[in-house]
Amino acid sequence: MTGPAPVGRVEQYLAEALGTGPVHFTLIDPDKSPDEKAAHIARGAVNLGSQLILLGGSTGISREVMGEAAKAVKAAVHVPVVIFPEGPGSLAPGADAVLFMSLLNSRNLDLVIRAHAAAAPIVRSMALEPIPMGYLVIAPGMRVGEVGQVDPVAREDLRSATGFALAAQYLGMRFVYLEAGSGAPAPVPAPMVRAVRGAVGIPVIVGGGIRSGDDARTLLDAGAQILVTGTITEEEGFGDGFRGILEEVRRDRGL
Ligand code: 1GP
Repeated sequence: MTGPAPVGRVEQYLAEALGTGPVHFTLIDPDKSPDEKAAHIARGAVNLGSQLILLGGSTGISREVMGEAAKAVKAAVHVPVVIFPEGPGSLAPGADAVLFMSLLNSRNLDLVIRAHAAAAPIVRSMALEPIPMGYLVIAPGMRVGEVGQVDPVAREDLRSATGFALAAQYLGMRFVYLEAGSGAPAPVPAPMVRAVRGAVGIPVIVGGGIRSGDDARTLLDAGAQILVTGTITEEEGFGDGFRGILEEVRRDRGL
């Protein structure tokens, strides 16, 4: 095959969804919420308007656990199920796609590109759709900042965030993810989201520490196109926080 990677079905689905407004992803950690529990979270989230299920965590999820979760979630919901991997070991068949992501500000070359060389043939053999993405960890970074051996971008360093995001775009990555870290005390700052959105043409994903409708509103107003939440559903289920976030996303979709 020559030329750039073809746009796959999940990416096509996202392009269509993003054409009509912002999008919400629900992140489920299959180690904390295995198979049927994952399916239960996915069902509830999709019923409230979440448009894609991410499966991942930063603690070494086995292929088996990931595969079981992917199967259970696929059977429960009609939206794409996408692996958010921490390495080749957590890839499993049964999902629709994988965020094929470079951890842009890691000091460990494995996480920037070398693990990808090991993962790529596995992705191909499992027929997972690779979604090329730049992953940028913003302070505090939490656990992914530690295990990812990251030099986190300081929260006020808009120039650095913008530079990384634009570099991701120029390298051909089709999404950029600004990550404050799962469970972060506050999401990525709005001025940073605004600066990155203003600089790049690829969709801007924002996650980490989003816990309320107010958080979501601030980020959406700053230009975030995709919001990712994980902790809130794992800790609080489908309470006011999660509902509030989805309400704000739906509002901007005119729903
Ligand atoms: C983590 O950005 C995601 O990768 C979600 O973060 O768990 O804080 O919602 P939370």
